[in-house]
Order: sequence, then C-alpha cells, then structure tokens
Amino acid sequence: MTISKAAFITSLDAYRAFPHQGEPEIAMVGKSNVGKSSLINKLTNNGKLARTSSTPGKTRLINLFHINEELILVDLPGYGFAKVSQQEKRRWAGMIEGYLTGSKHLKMAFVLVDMRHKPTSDDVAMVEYLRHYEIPFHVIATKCDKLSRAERGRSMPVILRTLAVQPWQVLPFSAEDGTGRDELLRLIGDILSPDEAETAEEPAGDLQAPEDKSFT
Ligand SMILES: Nc1nc2c(ncn2[C@@H]2O[C@H](COP(=O)(O)OP(=O)(O)OP(=O)(O)O)[C@@H](O)[C@H]2O)c(=O)[nH]1
Ligand SMILES: [Mg+2]
Repeated sequence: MTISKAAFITSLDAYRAFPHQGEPEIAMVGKSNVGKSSLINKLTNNGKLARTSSTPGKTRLINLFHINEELILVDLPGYGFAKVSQQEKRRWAGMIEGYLTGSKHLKMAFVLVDMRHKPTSDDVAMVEYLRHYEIPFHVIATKCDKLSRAERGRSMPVILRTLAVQPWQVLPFSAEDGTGRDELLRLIGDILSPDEAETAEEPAGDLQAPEDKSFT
C-alpha cells in the first residue's frame, strides 16, 4: 500500500469507544524505547506525527492515527520501563490490555523487539498474551541499522527461539534507514485486502489472510 494521508485522531487515557467507521486497526506493542512511535513516523514519512524520545516512557496514552482514512494505527505506551512507579506501570498495563482486549477492530499487533537484544520476559509474556486472546501478530525487529549483517544473522535465531515464532513472522526494521518499510507496507496492505494477498505472486506462506494464521 501507499500512504498518502496520515493524521492524528485522538489520545485516550483508557480504552473506550471513539468515533469509528469500522476501519481495521493495527497496534504497536513493545518495550519502552523500542521504537513504536518512530515506526509510525517512518511508515508515514512524517517525523512529527507521533512523539518520540531517546528517553524511555515517552508515549503515555493510547494514540490513534488515521491512515488514508482506511486504517488506524495505534501507538501504545511501552512496558518494562523500570523507572516509573508501580502505580504508573499498572496504569500503562491497564491501557495496553484494555485496548488489546477491548477493541473490536484490532486486526493485527506488531510486537516490536530491539534486534540488538534477546527478547525480554515481558516480550515473551506479550506474545503469549496475544496467542491467548487469538490476536494475530507480527514481530518487528527494530533498530536493525545498529547491527552488522553478521550480527543480524545471529540475532534472528535468538528472536525465533525466545518468542517461539517462525521466520515469516519476524521482520527486521529500521526507522533510521527505512529497512523493512516496503515489506511492512506490503504486510499492512495484505491485512487490509487479504483476498488480493492470496492471489499475489509472493510465496503463499507469507501472505495468508491473518484469520488463517495459527500462532500455536
Ligand atoms: N538507530 C535507530 N534508532 C531508533 C530506531 N527506532 C527508534 N529509534 C530511537 O529510539 C528512541 C526511542 O524511539 P521511540 O519511537 O520514542 O520508542 P517508543 O517505543 O515509542 O518508546 P515509548 O513511547 O517510550 O514506549 C528514539 O531516540 C528513536 O530515535 C531505529 O530503527 N534505529
Ligand atoms: Mg512511543
């Protein structure tokens, strides 16, 4: 797909219904500072759409973005940020889980993990949570610009093993140099039009409709 229009819709401090035309939603989940907001900015080629920071804990609300008026990208607070109070952690977890289980339009979660590090126990718990609620997901291995080709090659099996996912479920990505952007746009296009994806030329394994995917 090509993104021609991207606009901020609203921020919510807890998940609740908002004016909706039934657009599919794709949510960013992952540790604080992993690059969730940066991914949205890179996808939309708008560095100022979602607020980012080198300090973890920047996104503290559920932020909704309208893409081409046909899709909603959902930027969520991160998890695993040690430097906030227990109360704040619970509030953020409530926002994340409230959204993931409350939205009727969520079609896919992108689970972002920093490609330089082994996924954390929180990442494993998130993937198990998504499996439990049967929410389709893809893993996005971020900041891949910081790794050499050899390091990327070593990182991939660690991600696959730790999260118990298949290679087709993991996409290396860089918000810095755009690696993986085209693949991600294609994946989003497939989520929007699963029927077309089935007849596309790519290997069928990568392009099944999300409904057909099994994560067990
Ligand atoms: N080199 C590099 N830096 C990145 C990449 N993605 C994000 N960053 C940097 O990582 C930091 C955190 O990025 P954010 O997009 O704010 O991360 P986030 O996951 O939204 O963080 P929270 O909102 O705090 O949960 C920023 O300094 C970004 O510039 C990437 O692909 N490559
Ligand atoms: Mg953020």
